[in-house]
Amino acid sequence: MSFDVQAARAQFPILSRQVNDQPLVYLDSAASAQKPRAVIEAITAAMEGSYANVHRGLHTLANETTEAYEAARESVRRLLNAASGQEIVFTKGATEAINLVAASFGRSLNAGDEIVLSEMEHHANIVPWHFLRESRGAVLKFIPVTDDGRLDMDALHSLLGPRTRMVAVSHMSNVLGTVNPVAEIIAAAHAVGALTLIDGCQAIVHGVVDVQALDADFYVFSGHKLYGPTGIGALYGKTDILKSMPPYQGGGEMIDVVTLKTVTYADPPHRFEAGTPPILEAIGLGAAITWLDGLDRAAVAAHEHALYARVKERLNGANWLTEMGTAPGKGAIFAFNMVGAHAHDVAQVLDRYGIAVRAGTHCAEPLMRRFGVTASARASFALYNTLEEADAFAEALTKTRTFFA
Ligand code: 7TS
Repeated sequence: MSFDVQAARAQFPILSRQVNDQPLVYLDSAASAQKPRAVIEAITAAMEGSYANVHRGLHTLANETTEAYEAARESVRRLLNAASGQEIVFTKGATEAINLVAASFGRSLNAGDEIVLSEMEHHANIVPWHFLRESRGAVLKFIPVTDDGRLDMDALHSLLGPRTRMVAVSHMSNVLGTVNPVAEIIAAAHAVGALTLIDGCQAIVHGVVDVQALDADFYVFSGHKLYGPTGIGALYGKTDILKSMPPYQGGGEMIDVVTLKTVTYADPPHRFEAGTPPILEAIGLGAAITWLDGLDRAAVAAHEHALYARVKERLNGANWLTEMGTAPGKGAIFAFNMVGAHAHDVAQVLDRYGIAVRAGTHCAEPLMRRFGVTASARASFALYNTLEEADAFAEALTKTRTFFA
């Protein structure tokens, strides 16, 4: 198979719109990706054709909706190559998945237990662990980042020890684009008896993930970056570990028996899915995964790399730009600062040319501090971007420079 970007692009209705009288060039997919017709239509079809609450009824619509919801869980299982659907918990997104693990697993922590994170984490993979520092006296340690945006693996080994209980790192940085050696990190964590959580928000979009091959204990991602809807994501957890964890939230569907004096809990994954879940969103995510299954993911990854390489080639020698993150093998994310201009101003000028990029801290303040900046602008590429768009971005950036030079 190969990848036909125009055919894929045609599946995304929003991409034909104009912004400021220019064709939209959407380079903010790391924040949230646009949605293909398959996703839009799956959600509409559910609402028009078969919709009810899940797991509760004995009537036809309830059963059909339950089947569709559980089929989406099976799609996520397949996407991650998890051993069983029991290992897939639907959450609101990666943020909720990490909060779930921190809150539930975190109850077993004692003062002085150590959690190893990295300097390149999104706040979603920092703040829930700070809660455990505050509430349980956990000690947070951070793997340093090198100047080119890699994790300092020697430092990791010196941070691990008998008190390490959890190592939680991103698979791919949302700012630097670095793809971290997570298999090696997981093996090192296991060697000291620690569990691992991998934040796959960006990696799941750009490559194939196999949680069994990685031997990850937890793996999380958000549906909306994977061409699915907002409000849905997943937590993968190994069966035995999920079974050993107390519930995160209480309510309907997560119980076994409730009396006025006692309560017992359902097995995973339902133990962790209190209340009516995001049913339509799960169905939409299932549709996104099925749609992606129809593409040659290796060819898609090669296309995305070519977009990044094209931007680099076009901006070659531009001494008025500094890129954050130049690690070998990095993904298609280009975070940068323009000399003499604030990233917010750069993003606003690019918008005049119809080009959507993000600017700010990218919810990674410790990383900004590490690189001595308060913000950066970021162009992030998705499968629907074209080489012409990469050229348009580089050209608009060159014009933007004249505003500030
Ligand atoms: N982890 C990583 C690596 C991310 O990139 C993000 C979102 C999250 C966690 C949180 O995901 P959520 O869906 O639960 O919010 N990243 C970004 C971004 O780069 N710009 O906006 C959101």
